[in-house]
Amino acid sequence: MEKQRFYITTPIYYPSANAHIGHGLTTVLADAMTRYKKMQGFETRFLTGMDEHGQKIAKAAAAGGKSPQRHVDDMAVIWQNLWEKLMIDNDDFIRTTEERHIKGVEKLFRTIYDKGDIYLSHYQGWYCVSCETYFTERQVGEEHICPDCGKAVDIIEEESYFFRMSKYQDRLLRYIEENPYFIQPASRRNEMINFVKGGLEDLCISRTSFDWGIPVPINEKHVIYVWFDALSNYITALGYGSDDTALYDAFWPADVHLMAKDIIRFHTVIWPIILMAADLPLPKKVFGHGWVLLDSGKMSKSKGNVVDPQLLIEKYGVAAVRYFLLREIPSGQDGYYSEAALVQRINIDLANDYGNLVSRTVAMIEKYFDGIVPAAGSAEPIDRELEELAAAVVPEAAAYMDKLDFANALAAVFKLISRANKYIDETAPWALAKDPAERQRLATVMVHLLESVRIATMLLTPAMPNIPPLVWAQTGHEAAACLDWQQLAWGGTKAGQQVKKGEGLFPRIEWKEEEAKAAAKAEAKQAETAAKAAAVPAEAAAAPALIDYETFAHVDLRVAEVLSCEPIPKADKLLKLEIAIGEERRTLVAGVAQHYTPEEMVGRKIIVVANLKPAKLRGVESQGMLLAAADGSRLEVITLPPDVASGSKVR
Ligand code: ME8
Repeated sequence: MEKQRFYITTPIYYPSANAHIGHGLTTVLADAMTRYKKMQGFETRFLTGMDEHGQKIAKAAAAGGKSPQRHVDDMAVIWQNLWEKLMIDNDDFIRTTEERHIKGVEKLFRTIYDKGDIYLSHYQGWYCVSCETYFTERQVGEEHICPDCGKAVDIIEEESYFFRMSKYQDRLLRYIEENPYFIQPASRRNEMINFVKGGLEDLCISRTSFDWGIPVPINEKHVIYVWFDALSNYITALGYGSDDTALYDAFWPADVHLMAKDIIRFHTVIWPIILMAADLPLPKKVFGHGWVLLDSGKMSKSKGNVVDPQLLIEKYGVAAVRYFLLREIPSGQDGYYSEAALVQRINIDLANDYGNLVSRTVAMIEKYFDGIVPAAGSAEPIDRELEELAAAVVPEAAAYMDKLDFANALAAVFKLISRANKYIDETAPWALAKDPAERQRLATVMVHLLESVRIATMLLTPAMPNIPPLVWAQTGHEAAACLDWQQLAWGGTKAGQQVKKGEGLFPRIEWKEEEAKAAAKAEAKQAETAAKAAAVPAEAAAAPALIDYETFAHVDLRVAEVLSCEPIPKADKLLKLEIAIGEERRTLVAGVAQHYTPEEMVGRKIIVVANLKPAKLRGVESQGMLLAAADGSRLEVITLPPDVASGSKVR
């Protein structure tokens, strides 16, 4: 039977010298997904690459005193090295300066031009070179600032080819509405529906004021707009526009275009319309994940806070870095990176839970059975419970991975790992070993443990592909018997197989421990302060000191509206709120998560202390504090009727 196919892409990255863990997240996620699909028996194809044309790159090359081609060639080596170190097993690496790509883009342009959907006109308006994006007067505002990156925009005025996007507005809207899984997660989908409903203008798709791009096939004075050029990579890499379209025929439409939310708009508006205009099928899914953020905000070169994945790999190993990115950043949402959090994941999840399970299991089989796996006897309820959990965790992890939610998929795997560790404590093999009559029971326990190790390790393969070979070398499992999803069925551990203790898989990071502890303590303290801040302090209620009116008047109390609200990862008491105080937007952290869901907070009119000094809680700056009444364990956020105007003073 022919295999089902799976085609996944990352964005093609700009050739900057600042590849960071944010880029790493997209590529590791795509790689893990590909490995998972392979285990499931799919014929997979995974594409990444570089976006090498456009004004921004021409400028960067000139600034470095290089030709643009030389500049992008040098950068391509850097990026490819990085992906190799991150164990990215892509099938192809497309570079938009390659002949195969240029041919494909020319064909796409011509096809749409011949159809009448590209016309020559004149463009006058705003352009952000950094984002390579056109903006309207309204979008750049009076300050002429890019609404996406905040940099100053240029005014440009030139002859241009335009793409008749407006013609496809209704068709696109219908497509998005009829295909609920086309744009994921759902929040991104709603944003895009609103965006398209707001109206689409024809898009300027050529430039004449520089030449670092693909010449318009019918007019060499123009180069093709870099986003039209870049988006086409997903099909030119499959041979679209060449004589050999075997890959295109096999793999298009793509199953997933993966990226961060910043470029969802290009992929769910411009790209589908290009495909519609060229009568080509649309990708099945466009998935926009969140940002990897730092306590100091978004990574940026100007802030000097870019985290280089290569340094982390050298320090902590590739498995830990990949695991961290996949486990720590919640699917589709923003997440935080800190070295303390990484070390914690290594020490707790990888060293303590998983690594220990492997080493304890192997050590016990060596000790009690001379390293030869015994035959299991009949299972007792506690054994069956472990078997059943393993059987449940496999489809649970798969269901999450299918949704590109590795954070929850890995959490599911660790349920099995934790259960297996607890099973050791409950079955107490060291006690069984003392009693010759319990020999068979001891054998059954060992086999259950080793089989749990096998299943957990297989499930961790997409995240940490270098780990299974190290484990099999210790557990004696045949690598070939631990590759496919079907082999996850209970029973792959065989009597007679030989175990052999090896080095610990994940040594604890001792020297960092103090630092990690200090960070955790500081965070816990911050959380506590936040929780207290949200409630009326009990001691204040008990013995309030008298203050005069003037002192009270220093407190600026205002009515605010909660615009959006979300949990803060790993802070079970805190919610992050975006609020409006009149025209002003602010972020607030409130210790109300144990009393309110984010949904219950949205839309409320609340009272905030507007002139409280900002404080950082779990890496989020809280610009104020909300008022709530604490009645024993009950907490009520003071909420005003909806018609009280936001920004009103509370006296
Ligand atoms: O936009 N967190 O390229 P680019 C998570 N060339 N992901 C991040 C991130 C962060 N902090 N920072 C970057 C371009 N990314 C275009 C794409 S595609 C036809 C053309 C990731 O080098 C994320 O995947 O600026 C984001 O979409 C991508 O890098 C942007 O990379």
